Amino acid sequence: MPALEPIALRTVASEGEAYAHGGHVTRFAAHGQPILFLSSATKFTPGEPIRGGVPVIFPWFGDDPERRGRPAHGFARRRAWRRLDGGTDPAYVAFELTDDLQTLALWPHRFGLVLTARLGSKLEVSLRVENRGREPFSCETALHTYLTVGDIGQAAVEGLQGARFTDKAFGGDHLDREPTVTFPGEVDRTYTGTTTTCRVIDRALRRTLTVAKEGSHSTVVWNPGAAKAARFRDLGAGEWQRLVCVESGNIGPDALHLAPGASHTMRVWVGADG
Ligand code: TA6
Repeated sequence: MPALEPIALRTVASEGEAYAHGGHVTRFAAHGQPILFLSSATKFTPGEPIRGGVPVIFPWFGDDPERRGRPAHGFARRRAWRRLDGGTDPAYVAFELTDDLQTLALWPHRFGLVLTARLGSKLEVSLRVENRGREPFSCETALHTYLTVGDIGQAAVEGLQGARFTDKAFGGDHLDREPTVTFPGEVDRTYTGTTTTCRVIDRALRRTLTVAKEGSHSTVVWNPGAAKAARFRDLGAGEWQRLVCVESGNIGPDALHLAPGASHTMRVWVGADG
């Protein structure tokens, strides 16, 4: 099956979509209401990431840590993964990515990734990382979840009060003393040492979304704001107002350190409250 052929997922109350390209869940809606956000202008191009859904970030988060011009957020979301499941369960899909000559040239470690997605009242996504080499390695991972909100200006994220974060938009490391994160403009915060469930208060659509997780100690909250959004050719006009990223990962001080043969699994559950 071509990596850029959509895989439809369904249950009685929810529907979704995924691609072997990037091991990428692109859509999830419950009771007809979209939970994930997918850009109307996203590319579906070999070697390029899809804008929206749940991008898989590996083996580094953000810009190339070695400043060698390697792709931001690593290479996993740009690669064609292998479909693992047999397609017999309409609510479940699984993909695998392993090292090859191209990845080894970018990152000299043998690895195995398995991404699974299961539809139910919520979307459950897991990411397993295995060290298949003979040397230990460290890596950063994230499920870069894009959520739909009715209006970012009326949205807020709960669950991060008391956690420390690095502010990528305005600089510095801070302790978050506020009960919620709001979005007066660009917000780009990497929280570390946090395992809490986050709740997205979507006032415009009169709903609350939740992002629960296990095996993850970092949470990133991101909205580009108007000015930065204008630079994204793969984001529809004005769509920045209808998305918020609440990303679950292991970043910076929470990076994974895997001995040969060791593995680590992160799991997230995304959905609407009630
Ligand atoms: O998760 C937040 C972030 O790191 C932002 O700084 C912004 O770069 C965003 O990810 C999207 O990155 P991308 O490479 O998908 O355009």
